[in-house]
Amino acid sequence: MSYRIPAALIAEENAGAAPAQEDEYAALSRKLARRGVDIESIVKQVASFAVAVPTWGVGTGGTRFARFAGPGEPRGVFDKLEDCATIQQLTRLTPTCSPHFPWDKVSDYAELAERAKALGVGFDAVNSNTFQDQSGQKLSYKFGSLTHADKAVRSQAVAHNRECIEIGEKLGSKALTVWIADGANFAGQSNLNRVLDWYLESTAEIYADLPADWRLFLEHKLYEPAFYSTVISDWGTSLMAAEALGPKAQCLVDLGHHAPNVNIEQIVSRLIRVGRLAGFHFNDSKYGDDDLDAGSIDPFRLFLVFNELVDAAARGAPGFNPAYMLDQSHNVTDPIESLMQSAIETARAYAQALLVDRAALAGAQNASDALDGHRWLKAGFLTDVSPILSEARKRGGGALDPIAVYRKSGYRTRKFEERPAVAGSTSGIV
Ligand code: LRH
Ligand code: MN
Repeated sequence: MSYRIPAALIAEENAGAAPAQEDEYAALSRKLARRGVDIESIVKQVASFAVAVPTWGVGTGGTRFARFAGPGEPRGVFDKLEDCATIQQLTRLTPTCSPHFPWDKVSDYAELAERAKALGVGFDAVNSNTFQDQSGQKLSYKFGSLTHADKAVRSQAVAHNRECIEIGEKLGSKALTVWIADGANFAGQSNLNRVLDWYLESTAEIYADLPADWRLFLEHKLYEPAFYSTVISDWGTSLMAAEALGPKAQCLVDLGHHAPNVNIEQIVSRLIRVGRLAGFHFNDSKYGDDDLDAGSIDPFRLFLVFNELVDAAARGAPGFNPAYMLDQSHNVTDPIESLMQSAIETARAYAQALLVDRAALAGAQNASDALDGHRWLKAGFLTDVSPILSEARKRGGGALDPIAVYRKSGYRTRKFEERPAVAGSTSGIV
């Protein structure tokens, strides 16, 4: 039997941390009551908050320069599911994971679905991969996939995406995320207009295959691995494609896929306005698509994104049903610890956004009182909501201090013993 963290250890650790939690919770409860906010209503909303874990994120990540594998690396999707379940067990924020194919390919998807169910995790959007060549693959994606000049390559890429939908149906997913690396490194290498024609032609074939209750998530990215032009480089192009394809196509916002200092929360607001916000790949970055831990570089930006999401929910924005997922690369930390911390930081931004007094904010905005508007918004961000996050975790059966319990459990060491090291890639993101 592979090691699972015993519930008794969580209960024991929670008991030790309970007095401090009760004290801090009571203090915050009084503070919020003075603002006319019932802390219980916030805990309830946080308790139903969920963000999916990327299966490719539980293994150590890397860059083109190197990947330094850690101990107890997952050997395949079954190990990855175990680690995803451990993140859910301790944080109660991650009931689903987002798989990637063919990285998570198995021969028996019913067995995989069964194992996931037994571990208490489900499947969110599936991700296709036409940005790498697989061994035995007939045609290369070196010069593109859904937008390759050769129709045969485009058809091969369409077929792969259709296969991902079939797999997703077996796993209970309801969406396909399509990110393509297609682009050019030289001006003149491709016709900037024709490649979008091919993209729309190819994705229309994929769209036609979507089950009635599925969505197609189009993921834009400014650059990398293409460094002159990227076919789906920004939200505008992604929205053009979604509107051309049909109502089930929406735009997925990976926070790291924009030029530095782009106002992402405004992009989010625009996509919500037209009912085309698919959801997110949360992470953080300072320069490029750094895939750092969510909230680790610019937590205020993450808060501003959630402020738009809470505002949209509050006004009942039509078609508002965003999927929340993490998409990170853990090059120097234990991926499980980083993913737990990142899930908590996204829940933190959500809770802080829930604490914004929207009536007072609107009042200041309508009065063109710039500073007051900023202060009413910032008041949410400046509230330490840790006791609310901990309370929601505890009530959900999780750990008051997930990382402390994880370290105390020796889970990583146990997995090191259980999982003989596999020869992984020595560079690259996975
Ligand atoms: C592309 C991306 C995409 C995934 C990949 C692992 O940068 O964000 O979402 O397919 O990372
Ligand atoms: Mn992504």
